[in-house]
Amino acid sequence: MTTMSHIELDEQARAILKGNDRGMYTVPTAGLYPYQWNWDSAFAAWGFATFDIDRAWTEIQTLLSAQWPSGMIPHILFHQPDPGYFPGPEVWGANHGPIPSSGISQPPVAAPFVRAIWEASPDQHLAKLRAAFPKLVAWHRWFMEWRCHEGMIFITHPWEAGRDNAPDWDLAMQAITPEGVGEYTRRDTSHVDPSMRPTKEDYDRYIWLVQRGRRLDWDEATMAVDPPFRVADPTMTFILLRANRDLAVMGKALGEDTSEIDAWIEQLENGTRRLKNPERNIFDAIELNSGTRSGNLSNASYLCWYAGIDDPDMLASFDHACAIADYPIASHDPEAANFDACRYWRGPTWAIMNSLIGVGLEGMGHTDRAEQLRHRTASLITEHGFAEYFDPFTGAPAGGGTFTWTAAVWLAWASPSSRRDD
Ligand code: 9WN
Repeated sequence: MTTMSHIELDEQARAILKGNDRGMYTVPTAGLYPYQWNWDSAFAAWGFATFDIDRAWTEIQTLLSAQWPSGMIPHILFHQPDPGYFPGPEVWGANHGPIPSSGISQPPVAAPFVRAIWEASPDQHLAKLRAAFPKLVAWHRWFMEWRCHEGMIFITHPWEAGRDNAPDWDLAMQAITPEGVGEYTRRDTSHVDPSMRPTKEDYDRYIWLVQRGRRLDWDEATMAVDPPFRVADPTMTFILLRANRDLAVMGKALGEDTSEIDAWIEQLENGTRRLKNPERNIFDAIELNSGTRSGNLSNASYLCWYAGIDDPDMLASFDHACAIADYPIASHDPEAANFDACRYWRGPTWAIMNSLIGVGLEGMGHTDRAEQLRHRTASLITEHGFAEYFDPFTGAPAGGGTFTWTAAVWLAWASPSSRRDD
Protein backbone atom coordinates (compact mmCIF):
# COMPACT_ATOMS: atom_id res chain seq x y z
CA MET A 1 0.00 0.00 0.00
CA THR A 2 1.34 3.42 -0.87
CA THR A 3 0.80 6.12 1.72
CA MET A 4 -0.43 9.42 0.43
CA SER A 5 1.64 12.53 0.95
CA HIS A 6 0.22 15.23 3.16
CA ILE A 7 -0.12 17.49 0.14
CA GLU A 8 -2.37 14.90 -1.53
CA LEU A 9 -4.33 14.53 1.68
CA ASP A 10 -4.79 18.31 1.93
CA GLU A 11 -6.23 18.19 -1.57
CA GLN A 12 -8.56 15.33 -0.62
CA ALA A 13 -9.70 17.13 2.51
CA ARG A 14 -10.55 20.27 0.54
CA ALA A 15 -12.45 18.12 -1.98
CA ILE A 16 -14.48 16.58 0.89
CA LEU A 17 -15.43 20.01 2.24
CA LYS A 18 -16.38 21.17 -1.25
CA GLY A 19 -18.31 17.95 -1.92
CA ASN A 20 -20.32 18.33 1.29
CA ASP A 21 -20.89 22.04 0.69
CA ARG A 22 -24.55 22.85 -0.03
CA GLY A 23 -23.88 26.52 -0.83
CA MET A 24 -24.62 28.28 2.44
CA TYR A 25 -23.94 25.37 4.78
CA THR A 26 -22.13 22.02 4.86
CA VAL A 27 -23.55 18.57 5.61
CA PRO A 28 -21.45 16.27 7.86
CA THR A 29 -21.51 13.55 5.16
CA ALA A 30 -23.92 12.84 2.31
CA GLY A 31 -26.54 10.15 3.01
CA LEU A 32 -26.11 9.51 6.74
CA TYR A 33 -26.43 13.18 7.80
CA PRO A 34 -28.12 15.25 5.07
CA TYR A 35 -28.69 18.43 7.14
CA GLN A 36 -26.66 21.13 8.87
CA TRP A 37 -25.46 20.16 12.33
CA ASN A 38 -24.42 22.83 14.82
CA TRP A 39 -20.95 21.87 16.03
CA ASP A 40 -20.07 20.09 12.76
CA SER A 41 -20.64 23.41 11.03
CA ALA A 42 -18.32 25.28 13.37
CA PHE A 43 -15.58 22.74 12.61
CA ALA A 44 -16.36 23.05 8.89
CA ALA A 45 -15.81 26.80 9.15
CA TRP A 46 -12.40 26.17 10.76
CA GLY A 47 -11.49 23.93 7.81
CA PHE A 48 -12.81 26.33 5.15
CA ALA A 49 -10.82 29.15 6.76
CA THR A 50 -7.60 27.43 5.63
CA PHE A 51 -8.43 28.08 1.97
CA ASP A 52 -11.60 30.20 1.67
CA ILE A 53 -12.15 32.65 4.49
CA ASP A 54 -15.38 34.05 3.02
CA ARG A 55 -16.91 30.59 2.81
CA ALA A 56 -15.91 30.05 6.46
CA TRP A 57 -17.86 33.15 7.51
CA THR A 58 -20.87 32.08 5.44
CA GLU A 59 -20.98 28.78 7.33
CA ILE A 60 -21.03 30.63 10.66
CA GLN A 61 -23.58 33.18 9.46
CA THR A 62 -25.98 30.44 8.30
CA LEU A 63 -25.65 28.69 11.65
CA LEU A 64 -26.30 31.88 13.63
CA SER A 65 -29.24 32.80 11.38
CA ALA A 66 -31.17 29.83 12.81
CA GLN A 67 -31.24 31.31 16.32
CA TRP A 68 -34.52 31.03 18.21
CA PRO A 69 -36.00 34.09 19.98
CA SER A 70 -34.86 32.45 23.24
CA GLY A 71 -31.23 32.67 22.06
CA MET A 72 -30.92 28.91 21.55
CA ILE A 73 -29.16 27.76 18.38
CA PRO A 74 -30.50 24.33 17.44
CA HIS A 75 -28.44 21.22 16.92
CA ILE A 76 -29.89 20.33 13.48
CA LEU A 77 -31.13 22.75 10.81
CA PHE A 78 -33.46 21.05 8.36
CA HIS A 79 -32.88 23.28 5.31
CA GLN A 80 -34.21 20.83 2.70
CA PRO A 81 -36.47 17.86 3.59
CA ASP A 82 -34.61 14.57 3.18
CA PRO A 83 -36.16 11.17 3.89
CA GLY A 84 -32.70 9.66 4.43
CA TYR A 85 -32.50 10.85 8.05
CA PHE A 86 -34.61 10.00 11.07
CA PRO A 87 -35.92 11.81 13.11
CA GLY A 88 -36.71 14.62 10.66
CA PRO A 89 -38.53 17.96 11.15
CA GLU A 90 -41.99 16.38 11.33
CA VAL A 91 -40.92 14.30 14.35
CA TRP A 92 -39.28 17.24 16.16
CA GLY A 93 -42.15 19.67 15.54
CA ALA A 94 -39.88 22.46 16.77
CA ASN A 95 -40.99 25.56 14.92
CA HIS A 96 -39.68 28.43 17.00
CA GLY A 97 -36.91 29.64 14.71
CA PRO A 98 -36.61 30.94 11.15
CA ILE A 99 -35.38 27.55 9.86
CA PRO A 100 -37.09 24.21 10.68
CA SER A 101 -34.91 22.60 13.33
CA SER A 102 -34.47 20.25 16.23
CA GLY A 103 -35.45 21.52 19.68
CA ILE A 104 -32.14 21.12 21.53
CA SER A 105 -28.66 22.58 21.14
CA GLN A 106 -25.11 21.20 20.82
CA PRO A 107 -21.63 22.02 22.23
CA PRO A 108 -20.96 25.75 21.61
CA VAL A 109 -17.63 25.50 19.79
CA ALA A 110 -18.70 28.29 17.43
CA ALA A 111 -17.23 31.19 19.48
CA PRO A 112 -13.69 29.69 19.65
CA PHE A 113 -13.73 29.06 15.90
CA VAL A 114 -15.14 32.52 15.17
CA ARG A 115 -12.25 33.92 17.17
CA ALA A 116 -9.72 31.82 15.26
CA ILE A 117 -11.22 32.80 11.90
CA TRP A 118 -11.46 36.47 12.81
CA GLU A 119 -7.87 36.56 14.10
CA ALA A 120 -6.63 35.26 10.74
CA SER A 121 -7.37 38.75 9.31
CA PRO A 122 -8.76 40.89 12.15
CA ASP A 123 -9.19 44.27 10.45
CA GLN A 124 -10.77 42.84 7.34
CA HIS A 125 -13.58 41.02 9.14
CA LEU A 126 -14.48 43.31 12.01
CA ALA A 127 -17.99 43.97 10.64
CA LYS A 128 -18.68 40.23 10.47
CA LEU A 129 -17.45 39.81 14.02
CA ARG A 130 -19.63 42.70 15.16
CA ALA A 131 -22.69 41.02 13.63
CA ALA A 132 -21.89 37.60 15.12
CA PHE A 133 -21.03 38.79 18.62
CA PRO A 134 -24.53 39.58 20.04
CA LYS A 135 -25.88 36.31 18.66
CA LEU A 136 -23.15 34.32 20.37
CA VAL A 137 -23.76 36.24 23.61
CA ALA A 138 -27.50 35.48 23.44
CA TRP A 139 -26.80 31.80 22.82
CA HIS A 140 -24.37 31.54 25.73
CA ARG A 141 -26.88 33.40 27.94
CA TRP A 142 -29.47 30.74 27.03
CA PHE A 143 -27.06 28.03 28.24
CA MET A 144 -26.45 29.90 31.49
CA GLU A 145 -30.20 30.36 32.04
CA TRP A 146 -31.52 26.94 31.04
CA ARG A 147 -28.64 24.48 31.22
CA CYS A 148 -26.59 25.56 34.23
CA HIS A 149 -26.66 23.89 37.63
CA GLU A 150 -24.14 25.16 40.18
CA GLY A 151 -21.76 26.20 37.41
CA MET A 152 -21.97 22.88 35.59
CA ILE A 153 -23.67 22.73 32.19
CA PHE A 154 -26.11 19.86 31.88
CA ILE A 155 -27.77 18.26 28.91
CA THR A 156 -31.45 17.34 28.54
CA HIS A 157 -30.95 14.82 25.72
CA PRO A 158 -27.89 12.67 24.87
CA TRP A 159 -27.80 14.32 21.42
CA GLU A 160 -27.23 17.70 23.07
CA ALA A 161 -23.70 16.72 24.21
CA GLY A 162 -22.88 15.45 20.72
CA ARG A 163 -21.68 12.21 22.38
CA ASP A 164 -24.90 10.36 21.79
CA ASN A 165 -24.47 6.91 23.33
CA ALA A 166 -21.60 7.64 25.74
CA PRO A 167 -21.73 5.46 28.89
CA ASP A 168 -21.93 8.79 30.80
CA TRP A 169 -25.68 8.80 30.19
CA ASP A 170 -26.39 5.13 30.94
CA LEU A 171 -27.81 5.75 34.41
CA ALA A 172 -30.13 8.53 33.23
CA MET A 173 -31.15 6.45 30.21
CA GLN A 174 -31.96 3.42 32.37
CA ALA A 175 -34.28 5.56 34.51
CA ILE A 176 -36.47 6.24 31.45
CA THR A 177 -39.25 3.83 30.48
CA PRO A 178 -39.94 4.74 26.85
CA GLU A 179 -43.65 4.01 27.05
CA GLY A 180 -45.84 4.82 24.05
CA VAL A 181 -42.93 5.67 21.78
CA GLY A 182 -44.60 3.68 18.97
CA GLU A 183 -43.21 2.23 15.76
CA TYR A 184 -40.55 4.08 13.79
CA THR A 185 -37.97 3.27 11.15
CA ARG A 186 -34.37 4.15 11.79
CA ARG A 187 -32.36 5.33 8.80
CA ASP A 188 -28.87 5.38 10.30
CA THR A 189 -28.56 1.59 10.28
CA SER A 190 -29.28 1.49 6.55
CA HIS A 191 -26.18 3.66 5.98
CA VAL A 192 -23.81 2.22 8.62
CA ASP A 193 -23.16 -1.21 10.19
CA PRO A 194 -25.53 -1.39 13.23
CA SER A 195 -22.66 -2.62 15.45
CA MET A 196 -21.13 0.87 15.05
CA ARG A 197 -24.32 2.71 16.04
CA PRO A 198 -26.47 3.14 19.19
CA THR A 199 -28.81 0.27 20.12
CA LYS A 200 -32.62 0.10 19.74
CA GLU A 201 -32.91 0.63 23.54
CA ASP A 202 -30.99 3.90 23.10
CA TYR A 203 -33.10 5.02 20.14
CA ASP A 204 -36.40 4.33 21.93
CA ARG A 205 -35.28 6.72 24.67
CA TYR A 206 -33.91 9.32 22.23
CA ILE A 207 -37.27 9.41 20.45
CA TRP A 208 -39.27 9.32 23.69
CA LEU A 209 -37.39 12.44 24.86
CA VAL A 210 -38.07 14.18 21.52
CA GLN A 211 -41.77 13.31 21.80
CA ARG A 212 -41.87 14.81 25.32
CA GLY A 213 -40.25 18.04 24.10
CA ARG A 214 -42.68 18.27 21.24
CA ARG A 215 -45.68 17.70 23.56
CA LEU A 216 -44.43 20.59 25.73
CA ASP A 217 -43.85 22.75 22.62
CA TRP A 218 -40.12 22.94 23.44
CA ASP A 219 -40.86 25.45 26.19
CA GLU A 220 -37.82 25.40 28.50
CA ALA A 221 -39.73 26.41 31.65
CA THR A 222 -42.29 23.64 31.19
CA MET A 223 -39.67 21.06 30.22
CA ALA A 224 -37.66 21.88 33.35
CA VAL A 225 -40.48 20.56 35.57
CA ASP A 226 -39.71 16.95 36.62
CA PRO A 227 -37.03 16.60 33.92
CA PRO A 228 -36.53 12.94 32.98
CA PHE A 229 -32.97 13.49 31.75
CA ARG A 230 -30.52 15.97 33.27
CA VAL A 231 -26.83 15.12 33.27
CA ALA A 232 -24.01 17.56 34.09
CA ASP A 233 -21.53 17.10 31.27
CA PRO A 234 -17.78 17.80 30.96
CA THR A 235 -18.12 18.38 27.17
CA MET A 236 -20.59 21.22 27.59
CA THR A 237 -19.07 22.73 30.72
CA PHE A 238 -15.49 22.83 29.41
CA ILE A 239 -16.49 23.99 25.94
CA LEU A 240 -18.80 26.75 27.19
CA LEU A 241 -16.10 27.95 29.59
CA ARG A 242 -13.59 28.12 26.72
CA ALA A 243 -16.20 29.73 24.46
CA ASN A 244 -16.92 32.41 27.06
CA ARG A 245 -13.24 33.20 27.45
CA ASP A 246 -12.97 33.67 23.67
CA LEU A 247 -16.19 35.68 23.58
CA ALA A 248 -14.83 38.02 26.25
CA VAL A 249 -11.66 38.58 24.17
CA MET A 250 -13.77 39.38 21.10
CA GLY A 251 -16.10 41.61 23.13
CA LYS A 252 -13.16 43.62 24.45
CA ALA A 253 -11.79 44.02 20.92
CA LEU A 254 -15.19 45.39 19.90
CA GLY A 255 -15.27 47.78 22.85
CA GLU A 256 -18.21 45.96 24.48
CA ASP A 257 -18.90 45.66 28.19
CA THR A 258 -17.99 42.06 29.02
CA SER A 259 -18.89 42.00 32.72
CA GLU A 260 -21.77 39.57 32.17
CA ILE A 261 -19.44 37.17 30.31
CA ASP A 262 -16.75 37.55 32.98
CA ALA A 263 -19.32 36.50 35.62
CA TRP A 264 -20.23 33.40 33.56
CA ILE A 265 -16.55 32.49 33.41
CA GLU A 266 -16.30 32.60 37.20
CA GLN A 267 -19.46 30.51 37.60
CA LEU A 268 -18.23 27.87 35.19
CA GLU A 269 -14.77 27.75 36.76
CA ASN A 270 -16.52 26.83 40.02
CA GLY A 271 -18.57 24.24 38.15
CA THR A 272 -15.48 22.52 36.77
CA ARG A 273 -14.28 21.97 40.35
CA ARG A 274 -17.55 20.13 41.07
CA LEU A 275 -17.05 17.95 38.01
CA LYS A 276 -13.81 16.55 39.42
CA ASN A 277 -14.43 13.08 40.81
CA PRO A 278 -12.47 13.00 44.11
CA GLU A 279 -12.27 9.21 44.17
CA ARG A 280 -11.14 8.60 40.59
CA ASN A 281 -9.27 11.90 40.12
CA ILE A 282 -10.94 12.47 36.75
CA PHE A 283 -13.59 14.81 35.42
CA ASP A 284 -16.80 12.88 34.88
CA ALA A 285 -20.53 13.35 34.30
CA ILE A 286 -23.10 13.64 37.10
CA GLU A 287 -26.70 12.43 36.81
CA LEU A 288 -28.38 15.39 38.50
CA ASN A 289 -31.74 13.84 39.43
CA SER A 290 -29.99 11.45 41.83
CA GLY A 291 -26.63 13.23 42.20
CA THR A 292 -24.79 10.09 41.03
CA ARG A 293 -21.40 10.35 39.34
CA SER A 294 -20.83 8.26 36.22
CA GLY A 295 -17.26 7.39 37.24
CA ASN A 296 -16.48 7.27 33.49
CA LEU A 297 -13.27 8.48 31.94
CA SER A 298 -14.22 9.78 28.49
CA ASN A 299 -12.46 11.88 25.86
CA ALA A 300 -14.50 14.83 27.22
CA SER A 301 -12.64 14.46 30.53
CA TYR A 302 -9.54 15.72 28.71
CA LEU A 303 -11.18 18.96 27.56
CA CYS A 304 -10.08 20.61 30.83
CA TRP A 305 -7.08 22.29 29.14
CA TYR A 306 -9.32 23.62 26.37
CA ALA A 307 -11.24 25.37 29.16
CA GLY A 308 -8.01 26.78 30.60
CA ILE A 309 -8.06 24.44 33.61
CA ASP A 310 -4.72 22.77 34.30
CA ASP A 311 -4.89 19.44 36.07
CA PRO A 312 -1.91 17.19 36.90
CA ASP A 313 -4.13 14.11 37.38
CA MET A 314 -5.45 14.49 33.86
CA LEU A 315 -1.92 14.91 32.50
CA ALA A 316 -0.98 11.57 34.05
CA SER A 317 -4.17 10.05 32.68
CA PHE A 318 -3.38 11.47 29.23
CA ASP A 319 0.06 9.82 29.27
CA HIS A 320 -1.55 6.53 30.21
CA ALA A 321 -4.16 6.86 27.44
CA CYS A 322 -1.33 7.38 24.94
CA ALA A 323 0.58 4.38 26.31
CA ILE A 324 -2.26 1.87 26.01
CA ALA A 325 -3.63 2.71 22.55
CA ASP A 326 -1.86 3.53 19.29
CA TYR A 327 -4.58 5.99 18.31
CA PRO A 328 -5.73 7.85 21.40
CA ILE A 329 -7.93 9.44 22.78
CA ALA A 330 -10.63 6.75 23.06
CA SER A 331 -14.13 8.12 23.69
CA HIS A 332 -14.48 5.68 26.57
CA ASP A 333 -11.77 4.23 28.79
CA PRO A 334 -10.29 1.16 27.00
CA GLU A 335 -9.73 -0.44 30.41
CA ALA A 336 -13.43 -0.23 31.35
CA ALA A 337 -15.48 -3.44 31.11
CA ASN A 338 -18.06 -1.83 28.78
CA PHE A 339 -15.51 -0.36 26.32
CA ASP A 340 -16.64 -1.09 22.77
CA ALA A 341 -13.94 -0.24 20.17
CA CYS A 342 -16.27 0.47 17.22
CA ARG A 343 -19.56 1.55 18.76
CA TYR A 344 -19.73 5.28 18.28
CA TRP A 345 -19.12 7.14 21.58
CA ARG A 346 -18.47 4.00 23.63
CA GLY A 347 -14.85 3.51 22.57
CA PRO A 348 -13.82 4.91 19.17
CA THR A 349 -11.41 7.80 18.69
CA TRP A 350 -12.82 11.01 17.21
CA ALA A 351 -10.46 13.43 15.42
CA ILE A 352 -12.57 16.43 16.43
CA MET A 353 -12.24 15.68 20.12
CA ASN A 354 -8.50 15.16 19.66
CA SER A 355 -8.20 18.56 18.01
CA LEU A 356 -9.91 20.32 20.93
CA ILE A 357 -7.79 18.40 23.44
CA GLY A 358 -4.64 19.23 21.45
CA VAL A 359 -5.49 22.93 21.11
CA GLY A 360 -6.13 22.95 24.87
CA LEU A 361 -2.84 21.23 25.73
CA GLU A 362 -0.92 23.60 23.50
CA GLY A 363 -2.65 26.64 24.99
CA MET A 364 -1.63 25.54 28.49
CA GLY A 365 1.98 25.07 27.46
CA HIS A 366 1.96 21.25 27.33
CA THR A 367 3.50 21.41 23.90
CA ASP A 368 5.06 17.95 23.73
CA ARG A 369 1.81 16.25 24.58
CA ALA A 370 -0.08 18.46 22.12
CA GLU A 371 2.38 17.49 19.40
CA GLN A 372 2.13 13.82 20.25
CA LEU A 373 -1.63 13.88 19.90
CA ARG A 374 -1.46 15.84 16.67
CA HIS A 375 1.05 13.43 15.14
CA ARG A 376 -0.93 10.36 16.19
CA THR A 377 -4.13 11.86 14.78
CA ALA A 378 -2.33 12.74 11.56
CA SER A 379 -1.10 9.12 11.25
CA LEU A 380 -4.60 7.84 11.92
CA ILE A 381 -6.09 9.94 9.11
CA THR A 382 -3.15 9.27 6.77
CA GLU A 383 -3.44 5.51 7.22
CA HIS A 384 -7.22 5.17 7.51
CA GLY A 385 -8.88 8.13 5.76
CA PHE A 386 -11.43 10.78 6.63
CA ALA A 387 -13.86 8.59 8.56
CA GLU A 388 -16.38 9.74 11.16
CA TYR A 389 -14.52 7.85 13.92
CA PHE A 390 -11.88 5.10 14.35
CA ASP A 391 -10.98 2.04 16.40
CA PRO A 392 -8.37 3.34 18.91
CA PHE A 393 -6.29 0.13 18.69
CA THR A 394 -6.32 -0.79 15.01
CA GLY A 395 -7.27 2.59 13.56
CA ALA A 396 -10.00 0.88 11.50
CA PRO A 397 -12.39 3.51 10.09
CA ALA A 398 -15.98 3.42 11.37
CA GLY A 399 -19.32 5.19 10.83
CA GLY A 400 -19.69 7.52 7.85
CA GLY A 401 -16.89 8.20 5.32
CA THR A 402 -15.69 11.42 3.60
CA PHE A 403 -16.57 13.25 6.78
CA THR A 404 -16.61 17.04 6.90
CA TRP A 405 -15.23 17.56 10.39
CA THR A 406 -12.45 14.99 10.00
CA ALA A 407 -11.38 16.77 6.80
CA ALA A 408 -11.62 20.16 8.54
CA VAL A 409 -9.55 19.00 11.51
CA TRP A 410 -6.95 17.65 9.10
CA LEU A 411 -6.64 20.99 7.29
CA ALA A 412 -6.73 23.27 10.32
CA TRP A 413 -4.82 21.22 12.88
CA ALA A 414 -3.46 17.76 12.01
CA SER A 415 -1.88 18.24 8.58
CA PRO A 416 1.80 19.20 8.54
CA SER A 417 0.76 22.06 6.24
CA SER A 418 -1.19 23.58 9.11
CA ARG A 419 2.17 24.34 10.83
CA ARG A 420 4.85 26.49 9.34
CA ASP A 421 7.59 24.74 11.32
CA ASP A 422 6.87 21.10 10.22
C1 9WN B 1 -27.60 13.09 16.23
C2 9WN B 1 -23.46 14.85 12.87
C3 9WN B 1 -23.80 14.36 14.27
C4 9WN B 1 -22.77 14.87 15.32
C5 9WN B 1 -22.92 14.15 16.66
C6 9WN B 1 -22.90 12.66 16.41
C7 9WN B 1 -24.03 12.26 15.45
C8 9WN B 1 -26.53 12.48 15.32
C9 9WN B 1 -26.95 11.08 14.93
O1 9WN B 1 -23.84 12.94 14.23
O2 9WN B 1 -25.27 12.53 16.05
O3 9WN B 1 -27.32 14.43 16.49
O4 9WN B 1 -27.99 10.98 14.25
O5 9WN B 1 -26.28 10.11 15.25
O6 9WN B 1 -22.97 11.96 17.61
O7 9WN B 1 -21.88 14.54 17.53
O8 9WN B 1 -22.91 16.24 15.50
O9 9WN B 1 -22.14 14.52 12.55
